[in-house]
Amino acid sequence: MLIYRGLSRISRISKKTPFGRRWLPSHPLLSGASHSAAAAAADSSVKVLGCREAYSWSLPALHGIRHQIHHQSSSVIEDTDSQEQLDPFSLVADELSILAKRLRSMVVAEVPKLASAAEYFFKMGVEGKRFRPTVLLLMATALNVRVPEPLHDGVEDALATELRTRQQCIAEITEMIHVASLLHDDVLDDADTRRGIGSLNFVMGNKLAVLAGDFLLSRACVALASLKNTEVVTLLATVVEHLVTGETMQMTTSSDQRCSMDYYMQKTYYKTASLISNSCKAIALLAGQTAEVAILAFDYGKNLGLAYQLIDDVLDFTGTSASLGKGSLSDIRHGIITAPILFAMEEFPQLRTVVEQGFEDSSNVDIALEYLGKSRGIQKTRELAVKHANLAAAAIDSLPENNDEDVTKSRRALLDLTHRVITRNK
Ligand code: GRG
Repeated sequence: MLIYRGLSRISRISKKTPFGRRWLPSHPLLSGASHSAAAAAADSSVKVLGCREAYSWSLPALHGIRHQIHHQSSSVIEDTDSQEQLDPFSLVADELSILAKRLRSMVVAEVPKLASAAEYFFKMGVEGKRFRPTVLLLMATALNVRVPEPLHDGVEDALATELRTRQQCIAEITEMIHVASLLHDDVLDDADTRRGIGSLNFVMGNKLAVLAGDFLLSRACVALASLKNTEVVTLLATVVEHLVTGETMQMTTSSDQRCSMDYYMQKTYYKTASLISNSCKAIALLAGQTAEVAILAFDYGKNLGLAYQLIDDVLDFTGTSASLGKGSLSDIRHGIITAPILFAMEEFPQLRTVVEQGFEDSSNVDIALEYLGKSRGIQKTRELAVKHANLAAAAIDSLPENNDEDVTKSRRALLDLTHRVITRNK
């Protein structure tokens, strides 16, 4: 018996798994202290503070047939003849739009100025790529669990709905933490645009932008507390610590740290990958998954996040084209040294002198670009991104075998995202 809806036919997915063929983890709502939760879940009057309503989460129709992941130098190729091609975003589109509405209702504030500041990036059209909630909703389905018989169908449905609601809550919390960090980041960077519109600090001033970020964080905390799962609370609280640590690492570097690839990767994990990796792990824990599966979910998020940021750092130099100087050059102009320059410096150690002088003088930006152009810095950064994308794909491939159609589709969509992350140009 499956704990979620929509099982219709079995489809093929071939996986190497260290966990054997059959996979029946215990469900958190079925064991120990959660006995009463199972009963409560069957009661439709159950409400969860912060993340109250269950969504309708039927999957939209899928289209296309071929899906291939080919990650340049080292490659993960899915033999997917006769498999449907998936757009990961359309697979969860319905759920994403309900999530967007929920987010709008969760960030309503008492004071009008704070209300308009807090809702600023949750308004329709400025919601960003919604990359994180997409990953988390797909991960939720990819890790769906089978529950042992015997359970009455009604109880099974209620448990499934309750679990999905809690996982959706993680997606909401993650997005609120993400937007809070963007608001604070824009204040620190004195940014004037974000998501194609004026940044909140630019439009309403630094003070309101900082307060709006704090407000979003506090709403995220309330929602997190409503889940009553201390391990999950610890994971997401640690993420906030990591965001702050990463940001501080970036703005307080010694010369050696600025030129260190290890330091850069650690900072990148804190600033970008920690949120998605820990949230993926939270999705697994809420599903009652084993520690091994939770680690695979974490590894997927971590490596996807690292690949995402490495490509972001390439795009800062190249923009949508492959030519240098076509990006916004925002990092280097702010004196932030990223992977392309670090790799270029390995080939041209004299670039270090330029880096040490800083980039307030724009001619130093030109000199650095010249070295970068002569080097394999962009290519090596892409290769590193590919390596992490492949590690993310390997984590999905190592999940315990599951032949359910929806699980299979979601896993393929997660694999597809590893491809999209390294081929994206925006
Ligand atoms: C208040 C939680 C909190 C943190 C304060 C400022 C700060 C400490 C951390 C900054 C973290 C930060 C902004 C990291 C960059 C992460 C990143 C890759 C942002 C861009 O994400 P996209 O491309 O953006 O997914 P959209 O707009 O699509 O959502």
